[in-house]
Amino acid sequence: MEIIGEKINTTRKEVEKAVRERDAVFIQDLARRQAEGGATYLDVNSGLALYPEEEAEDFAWLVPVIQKVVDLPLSIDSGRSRPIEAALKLHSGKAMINSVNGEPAKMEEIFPLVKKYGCRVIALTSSRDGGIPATSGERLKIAEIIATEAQKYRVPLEDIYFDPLVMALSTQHGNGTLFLETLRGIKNNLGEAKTVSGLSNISFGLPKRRLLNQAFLLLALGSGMDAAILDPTDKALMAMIRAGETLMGKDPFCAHYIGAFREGRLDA
Ligand code: THG
Repeated sequence: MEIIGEKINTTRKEVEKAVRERDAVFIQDLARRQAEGGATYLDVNSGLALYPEEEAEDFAWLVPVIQKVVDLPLSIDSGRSRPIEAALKLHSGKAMINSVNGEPAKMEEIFPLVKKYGCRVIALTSSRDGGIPATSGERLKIAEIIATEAQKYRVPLEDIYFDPLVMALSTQHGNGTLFLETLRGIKNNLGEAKTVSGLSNISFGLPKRRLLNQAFLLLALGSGMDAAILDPTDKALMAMIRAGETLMGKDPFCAHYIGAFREGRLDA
C-alpha cells in the first residue's frame, strides 16, 4: 500500500517553527526519516499560513527543499488552489493533491490542476462546507458524483484516492464500521478507484491510541484500503502493515516480509 508520511505538517509546533524560520535541516531530517521508515509519499501541509500568498511561498520553499534529499513524490495538503499550483510547478514526479471534495466549485478548481500536472488526487466524501453525511450510502453517493465529474476532465479513476473520512469512535461507537462500509462500497462500486485514510482520528479521546490505530489499519487493509496517511517512523505500525500486506496476498513469496525481517524492520 502507499504510505503517506504525515509529519511535515504545520499543525505540529516544531514544523510550524521550522517553516517560519526556513530551517531546511529540520525539514530535510523529517523527510529522510520518513523515507527510511518506508514512506512512498510525503504529505506536506502549511495550512497555518494565514494568506494564500504566504502558503504559496511556503510550498515554493518546502517542495524543492524536501525533494533535494528524498526521491519521493509529495502529497500537497491544502484547501487552496493557488498554493497547490505553486507546489505543483516545482514538483518532480507524480504528485498527489490533498484534497478535493464533492463541492462543485472545489471540483472546478482542483480537477483542471490534476489533469494539467498529471497527478493523483485525494477526494474527501464530503460536500459543501465540509459537510460529512452520516451514512455510508450518502458518502458513496458523493464519491459517485466526484467520479462522474472527474470523467469530464478525463482524470482516470485509478488516480483518485477516496477518503471515507474516519471519525472518532469515542463520539459514536459505530464510526469504525461506518468507515469500513464506505470503504468497501467504494471498492465494490467504483472500479479502479483507490481509497485512503488518516489513522489518528479513529482513536481520539480513547486510551492506548496507538493500539486502536494499529487495529484499525489492519481492518482497513483487510477491506482493501490502498493508502494511509500515518507516521512511517512508527516501527510497530510499519511492522503491522508489512504483516498485513503479506496476509492479504500482496507479497509474492512473502519476499517483502522476509526482507523486512532481515533489515530488522519487524521489531517494534
Ligand atoms: N485525510 C486526509 N488528509 C489529512 C488527514 C486525513 N491530513 C491531515 C491529517 N488527516 C493527517 N496528518 C496528520 C499530521 C500530524 C498528526 C496527525 C495527522 C499528528 N499526530 C500526533 C498528535 O496530534 O498528537 C502527533 C503530534 C506530533 O508528532 O507532534 O501530529 O485524515 N486526506
